[in-house]
Amino acid sequence: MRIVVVAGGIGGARFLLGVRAAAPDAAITAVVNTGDDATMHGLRICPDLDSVMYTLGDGIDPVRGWGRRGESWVVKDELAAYGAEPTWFGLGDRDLATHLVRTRMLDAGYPLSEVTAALAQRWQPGVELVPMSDQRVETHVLVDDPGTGRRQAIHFQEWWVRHRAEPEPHAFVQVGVDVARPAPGVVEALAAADAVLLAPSNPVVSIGTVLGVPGLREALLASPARIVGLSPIVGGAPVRGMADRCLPAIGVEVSAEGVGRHYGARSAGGLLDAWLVHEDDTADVPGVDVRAVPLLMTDPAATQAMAQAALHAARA
Ligand code: FO1
Repeated sequence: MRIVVVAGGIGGARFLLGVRAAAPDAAITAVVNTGDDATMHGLRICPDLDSVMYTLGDGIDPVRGWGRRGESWVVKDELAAYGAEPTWFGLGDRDLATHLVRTRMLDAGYPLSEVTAALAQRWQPGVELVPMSDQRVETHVLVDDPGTGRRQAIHFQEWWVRHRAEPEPHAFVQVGVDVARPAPGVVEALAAADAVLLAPSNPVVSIGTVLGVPGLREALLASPARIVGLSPIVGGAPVRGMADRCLPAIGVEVSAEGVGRHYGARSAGGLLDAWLVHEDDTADVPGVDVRAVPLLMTDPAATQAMAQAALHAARA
């Protein structure tokens, strides 16, 4: 069985653990958002790829959901001692090794997809880890400058980490997306898929960014597989992260129904054949097979059950 999962970072990584457990013999391709990527202290950082790689490779810090378990922060403190900005972005000592290896390979001319495959050799995630694109796409957020009130674009990481998503986001802009293309293997994986799952990741800055890569949405819709999405909104709020801060910026209600309608029915030009919402939620999404199942990834068994429900909906 061949499964393609479109995913963002922390939630997507946890969901992939469940898919891997639910389908141990399947060939799973994770198409991961790279819009959160940033260059800091001269190093290229790929938060969502790293969260997936560390989570599936059992190197993740389980509480943070990003960075390495058993981390130390000596270099971070030394950088701060020099006043080297950004001091607001936490780069752990172990995590730095990943960024150093990635940056060196990128500088040597290797595309991000090959760099990702090389890093994954160490971590053995058990899925094929593919960036959405080898071209750089960076999400920037349009906010009002607190001083001047003028509208300005800041990098997603600055909005999310430095400012804790507090400034009202007026829009999200994927810088570079117009000249980006799906990474090698993405279109092929979608064409060969038996199931395509949209992980319960941020519909705007994660799933939305991936589907905004020219040609990717078309490849997804051309897939012979059923497309099954899982709601990241449970009971009117995101389980984690800042989807509730992002959805209003694109005029989408913060609800399982709102996101389901935003993705839309495949039969009506949208994405979904099926939409999984949490057992206590309801969602009327015309033309879509809506199923209410437990969607809280409270432990591996719950996550596996959720993935099994998604695969079951993909086989319907
Ligand atoms: N998130 C934070 O809230 N604070 C940080 O200092 C931070 C550092 C960081 C370093 C490497 C990395 O891969 C991720 C990091 N994140 C941090 C998480 C990151 O901002 C988010 O995981 C994604 O960008 C959104 O899913």
